[in-house]
Amino acid sequence: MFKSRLHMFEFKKKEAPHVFLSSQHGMYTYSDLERFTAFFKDLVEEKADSLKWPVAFLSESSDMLIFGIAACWKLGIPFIPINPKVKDDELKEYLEALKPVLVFTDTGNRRRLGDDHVVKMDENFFLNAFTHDVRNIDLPEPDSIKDSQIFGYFFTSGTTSKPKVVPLKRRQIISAAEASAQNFKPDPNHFWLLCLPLNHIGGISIILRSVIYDTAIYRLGEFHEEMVKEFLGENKRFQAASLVPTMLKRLLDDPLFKTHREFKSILLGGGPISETLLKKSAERGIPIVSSYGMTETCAQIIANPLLAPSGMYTPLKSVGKPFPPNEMQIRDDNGKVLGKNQSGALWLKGPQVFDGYYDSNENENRFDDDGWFNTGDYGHMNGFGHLFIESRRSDLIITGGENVNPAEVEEAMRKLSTIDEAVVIGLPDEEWGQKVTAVVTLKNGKTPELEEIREELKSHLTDFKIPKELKIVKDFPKTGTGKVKRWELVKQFG
Ligand code: S0N
Ligand code: AMP
Ligand code: MG
Ligand code: MG
Repeated sequence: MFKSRLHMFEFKKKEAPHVFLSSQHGMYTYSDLERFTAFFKDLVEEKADSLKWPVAFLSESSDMLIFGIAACWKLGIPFIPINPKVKDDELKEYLEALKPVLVFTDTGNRRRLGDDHVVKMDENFFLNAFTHDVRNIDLPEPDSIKDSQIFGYFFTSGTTSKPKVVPLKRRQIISAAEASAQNFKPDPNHFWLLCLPLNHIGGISIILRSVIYDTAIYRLGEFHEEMVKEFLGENKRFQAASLVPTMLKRLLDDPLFKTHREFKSILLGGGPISETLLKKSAERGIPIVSSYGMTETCAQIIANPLLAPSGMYTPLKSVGKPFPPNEMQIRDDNGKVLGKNQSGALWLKGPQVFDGYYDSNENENRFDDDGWFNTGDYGHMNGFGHLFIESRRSDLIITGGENVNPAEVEEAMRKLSTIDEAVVIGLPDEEWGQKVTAVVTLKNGKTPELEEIREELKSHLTDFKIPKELKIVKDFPKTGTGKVKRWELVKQFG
């Protein structure tokens, strides 16, 4: 099905040699990727004696990291992307949870790993890859890799104590790529800007979609506003970019920022999207595809059309409709399917939806007997079937597209000498969507400085989890059973 549909898009004639990846460090073609893949296969076979069990990547964004991920896809080697920002304890947890056969790492992160099963991706590694003798290596035919195979394991924070592992299958990402291509009609002669980190599905799916469709990526190691503004505003080779709302907000803060006339669209996702951002973009003629997606659905699964044909107006605040044949339902707490304009839990089913968490205990109450998945998000549909996301049911905080589990931050804060109790909430914030805020009671009356606390937390928590604000209270509002009324704190301070 995938192959035949692929031909529905009339791609422009490819330039030869066709570009795979470009960055501030160089420009690489798909022939370079073939060569690298052959080298990578040799290397993994030599060091790991199995291509079946996952390898991990612990590295800052780099061209090599992109090559590594793309090679894994081409070879059918499952991979685990790890956020290099995580602290050592969390890293250890991740490695112990999945026991990768090899860890590919960069020079900066090398010292964090033991001596076994580590491959350093430094300049030599890249040089070796491109001077490696690849004459006797056979790359697997794409058809020989089973679609039912897992291509990657992703860590995602929820409100349970440990991050959950989301295994995603090849057929799920292929289906997601196909849906995205139906909407964006990617053009091999133009770049998709990649400035998202490479541990989440949002960034990684740019790579996989490109490899599946032979399209080109431009990698920007970190979100550099000035460069992004220049690329999207003036450089006609850029046709699309995936951004989280915080990034778009930073671009729009410059009143002169606009996208060039041939630019297709910004794919916006990863967290709640404010109406202000969408209005500002519309006023300036900046095309936005707002989307809803999660790791568990291989990125965007519900999105607005790239260019809504006239007469098919979608309200600004709506994230659109699911990519067919994926389906959605809004249900009440008893699982009853609700009608239009009724708020409830968002359930999804379809080829993009994952088959369940690695730890099967996590699947309890998340899937029904017919395979529908409860996303944990809350919203309603209008009469046309356009979805509006309202909130998340759990206490999970989403800040700048990163998930923060309040319980984890609270635990770290309770260990501080000045803090007695801590309750961590997300307050509405123009830049971050939600700002991680700690509401605390004090131990011995000594009032701590926010900066002091942030400094202390730095060695225990990943940077985006560290509270940006501190509110001191005498006690917390509680329910009859003694649970803190978080929503009341949000109302009080928000
Ligand atoms: C927004 C980013 C770029 C901000 O990082 P940056 O620029 O490094 O921050 P600074 O301004 O330099 O630092 C300010 C201080 O704040 C800390 N900080 C950094 N990040 C955050 C954050 N997110 N929240 C709160 N604080 C943060 C810094 O450490 C610094 O602290 P101090 O002052 O103490 O030094 C960056 O956060 C970023 O890259 N975010 C994106 C993360 C992401 O990729 N999210 C998506 C996850 N979801 C998915 O993948 C599923 C959805 C999806 O697939 C998708 C998503 C988007 C677009 C398309 C799709 C798709 O469907 O394809
Ligand atoms: P992640 O857990 O990192 O995969 O992020 C997925 C979560 O981000 C979803 O479960 C939602 O809570 C949130 N999210 C993604 N897109 C949107 C959106 N358009 N509006 C509101 N929340 C969103
Ligand atoms: Mg965690
Ligand atoms: Mg920065």
